[in-house]
Amino acid sequence: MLEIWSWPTPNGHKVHIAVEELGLPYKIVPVNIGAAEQFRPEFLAITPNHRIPAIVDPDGPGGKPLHLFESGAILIYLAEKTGRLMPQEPRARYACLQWLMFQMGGVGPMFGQYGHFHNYAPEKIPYAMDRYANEVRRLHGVLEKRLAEAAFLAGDDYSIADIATWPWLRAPERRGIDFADFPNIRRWFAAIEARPAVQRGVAVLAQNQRQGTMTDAEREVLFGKTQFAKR
Ligand SMILES: N[C@@H](CCC(=O)N[C@@H](CS)C(=O)NCC(=O)O)C(=O)O
Repeated sequence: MLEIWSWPTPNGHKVHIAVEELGLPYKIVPVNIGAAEQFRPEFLAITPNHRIPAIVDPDGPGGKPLHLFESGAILIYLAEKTGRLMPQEPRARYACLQWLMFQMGGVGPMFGQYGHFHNYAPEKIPYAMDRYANEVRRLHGVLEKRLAEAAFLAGDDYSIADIATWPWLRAPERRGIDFADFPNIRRWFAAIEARPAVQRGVAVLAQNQRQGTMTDAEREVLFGKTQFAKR
């Protein structure tokens, strides 16, 4: 059975949603990233980047096991393995890959930096806070433009590009965003939120979601010496 090494964060949710959409049997291996479990040797054997999500598919290409990290690569793998959630027609397929890369290289990292400088940095650095607030708003503008011309990011059909992006657009108020300014994002977001597989996907490991502020111990693991130790 497919193993998903994961935790309830936006990058983890992408894979939880994809397997729920595809109806693939899977087993979750929880990796508590606030408790330094991402540095355990058994996880490092799957991903040298010690970040969730990662998967192990015992039935990989050629019938042999496959280890894979990076959520975008995992989504492409699952879509190609099943022949679903990625258009076959070449133009739509490249549109899907383009918006998936836009999420992986833009939305994820920039929203992550916003969160860091607005919520976690030990000092308030106005330049960094403004820079990422502006970038987050700009990226919403790009998505809004796309969703004004197409139902979904790849075009007519829901795809892994939407699955990659949607979890990062949850709780927009935490990024100073009001969907009233982005009506097409709002329409798209609600349509995806209503999908039963999406609701099941975000429920995976939900009992482990951090409530309240980050502890000093978690801060050390994620941003301190533990994070940057040579491995
Ligand atoms: N580009 C990676 C990013 C993965 C990532 O940043 N994962 C975070 C949780 S959302 C993590 O595991 N952090 C643990 C750490 O920083 O040590 C992907 O999309 O898979």
